[in-house]
Amino acid sequence: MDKTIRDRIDIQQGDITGLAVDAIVNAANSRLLGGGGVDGAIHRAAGPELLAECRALGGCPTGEARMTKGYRLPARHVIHTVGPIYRGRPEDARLLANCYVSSLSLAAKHQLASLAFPAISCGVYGYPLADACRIAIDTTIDFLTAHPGMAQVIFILFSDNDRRVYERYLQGLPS
Ligand code: AR6
Repeated sequence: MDKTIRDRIDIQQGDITGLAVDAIVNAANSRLLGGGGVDGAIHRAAGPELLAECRALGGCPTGEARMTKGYRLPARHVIHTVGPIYRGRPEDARLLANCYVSSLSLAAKHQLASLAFPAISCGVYGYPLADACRIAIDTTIDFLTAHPGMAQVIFILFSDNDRRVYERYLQGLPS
């Protein structure tokens, strides 16, 4: 992998609601009306104005993404994407990759330079982390290669163990 691409990817452990980036990505559900996990944390931190804007969006199909303001979050925007519920079918991988492409494309369309992802589908939706990590990183590298304007993509993992899975995968990619 090109070193300049590697330098634009950052892997962290922590809470995505604390990141002051152009946009954080929310692992939402297709109704876009909040929920548990990272979705609940983002809505709590952003305040009720976020839910009001989400209501007006009228939902989002799996694999697509929608953007709102960040309200009380340090991030300027929230990109809501809907991951697949893992069932072990080939289309799960395609839908998960679509989440990353849709979110990155929306950020690029709005000329956002920094974007942070949680591990979409890896909580309640049951996607195995190691498989999801490969999809997240491979898809992002392809996108960054084609889009020099996107300066930084952060993968922020809630647990230290999950962070190590991402770091090992990125470090193991051929240079
Ligand atoms: N910051 C970063 N990562 C987090 C945070 C946080 N504050 N909180 C949880 N995670 P999940 P899903 C991690 O379940 O699997 C919701 O109810 C968590 O450890 O939030 O896509 C929605 O409304 C896990 O690795 O999302 C949907 O109904 C990852 O975020 C459904 O859950 C994703 O876990 C979506 O399920």
